[in-house]
Amino acid sequence: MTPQPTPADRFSFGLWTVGWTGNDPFGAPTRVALDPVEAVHRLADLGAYGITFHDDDLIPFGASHAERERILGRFSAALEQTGVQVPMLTTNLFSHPVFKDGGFTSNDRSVRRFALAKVLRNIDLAAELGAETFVMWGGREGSEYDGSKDLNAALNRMREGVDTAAAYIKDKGYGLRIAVEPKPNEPRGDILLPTVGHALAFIEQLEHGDIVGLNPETGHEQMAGLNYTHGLAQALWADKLFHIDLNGQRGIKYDQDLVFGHGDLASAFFTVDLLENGFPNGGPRYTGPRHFDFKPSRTEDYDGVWESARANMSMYLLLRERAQAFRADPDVQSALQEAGVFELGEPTLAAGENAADLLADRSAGSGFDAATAAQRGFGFVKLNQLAIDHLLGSR
Ligand code: GLT
Ligand code: MN
Ligand code: MN
Repeated sequence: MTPQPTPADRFSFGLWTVGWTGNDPFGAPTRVALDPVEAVHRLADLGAYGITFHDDDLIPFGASHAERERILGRFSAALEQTGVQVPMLTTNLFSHPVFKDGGFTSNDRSVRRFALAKVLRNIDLAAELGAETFVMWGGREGSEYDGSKDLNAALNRMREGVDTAAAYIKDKGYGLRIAVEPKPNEPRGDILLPTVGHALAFIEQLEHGDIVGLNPETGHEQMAGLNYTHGLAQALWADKLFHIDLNGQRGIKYDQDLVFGHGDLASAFFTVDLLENGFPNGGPRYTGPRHFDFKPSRTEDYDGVWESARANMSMYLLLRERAQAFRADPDVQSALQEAGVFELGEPTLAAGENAADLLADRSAGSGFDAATAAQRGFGFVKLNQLAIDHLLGSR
């Protein structure tokens, strides 16, 4: 039986996900526009707890004040009726042609000023709606031609933009944190802050980096050939995993935004294992929403859209069950033991021991029997097969 999601599972969806009408660089939309109010009701019926959006997903770019108020009024009423939350908000600095060379890092200063002001206004809306996370995905912040961008200046402008937004949040006393979303390329040939690692290093250079963290997306790391679960792990280790975008991707190609688990399923299993069970030796845990950033394939009608939304949540819940059974299995626990997974949790130096003590320890030097130690088999393959047995439901 497929488990049923409830708001306690904290599943959330971008309005731009179920609302994507299927237009791509090669073809026109295959679905009519979705009313955001309907999206709220449908997601609530499916058992989701949250909806997230870009300013322009809800309020069309350039809408009048009266239009904005009317739209927000209808949308808030739907939230109230359904109990659906808005845990995250983000700003569209990529669709309008004015952002063709970026928002925070456009070579055109007047565009940068417009982009930053757009973000600040949207921060006010995020706070008003009770969001806790403000995502910044810099899809247009990049270049196609290396000579067209002074990268040192671009990183300075990126820092200026994020720091100004973070300082604004602090000044206003909002309970918001910023989450930077890395992506290697698309729509730009190369995007600034292409991976989790680049973004973590960037945050270190900020003045207000204490309220800036990450929103890693499954497919974006995998587009760069990287391991998403490792990315989440390092963000957690750095205490910077503020939000997540779950979806599916099949290898190094364009950004597919498939249903979670419809790309690399074995990797999705270990992502859920980390999110739900934590590190084997304990450590920091992710406590935020399980947010899906997928695109219902353009082959689907609206029944297919809602089936796809449901599929993300079912997939997560199925993997959660499997991951829990995996950790609870005594054979897995002894395989973890044999593999040295718990041994890695022990500090290499003894309590109070320093480098000089280590050098004086013969057993770590000339007395170390490297030949014998080299013969140890770790049993990683057996452990991995146990994981696959659980994933396939055969244990
Ligand atoms: C866009 C992008 C996503 C980001 C969204 C936030 S917008 O659809 O492909 O990965 O999360 O700006
Ligand atoms: Mn995303
Ligand atoms: Mn994506």
